[in-house]
Amino acid sequence: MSDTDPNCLFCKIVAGDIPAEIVSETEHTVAFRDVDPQAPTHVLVIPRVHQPDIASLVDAAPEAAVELLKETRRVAQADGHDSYRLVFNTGPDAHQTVFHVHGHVLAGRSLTWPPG
Ligand code: DGP
Repeated sequence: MSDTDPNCLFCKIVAGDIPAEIVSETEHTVAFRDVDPQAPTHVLVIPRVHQPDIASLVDAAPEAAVELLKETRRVAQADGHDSYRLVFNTGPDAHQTVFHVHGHVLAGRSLTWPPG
């Protein structure tokens, strides 16, 4: 698989071709605010490399997967939150709509369980 997909929305955000409110960037990751926030803090942390889901990222680029996980806590704490939820919707039945792996970091309100 190529490192980028010209048809992928999140690859275009990584490339700067589509604007986003970016909150952090590292060698392997970009984090930006979700366009449709479900909590006061709702940040998506993605790898620069194009992989459809977290399992394929772990196989293809484990260093990017580790950095992505580290970034999730950093972006939550940067918004003042030690409590947060990290969600990887994986597959259409789990409500994945963008097939470039992304961790949702949700914080800033009381979150219920189980999720819908
Ligand atoms: P998921 O359903 O897990 O695949 O989440 C995809 C998320 O991506 C969803 O919460 C909305 C967000 N999203 C979709 N398009 C854009 C966009 O163009 N910009 C930003 N910032 N977020 C987007």
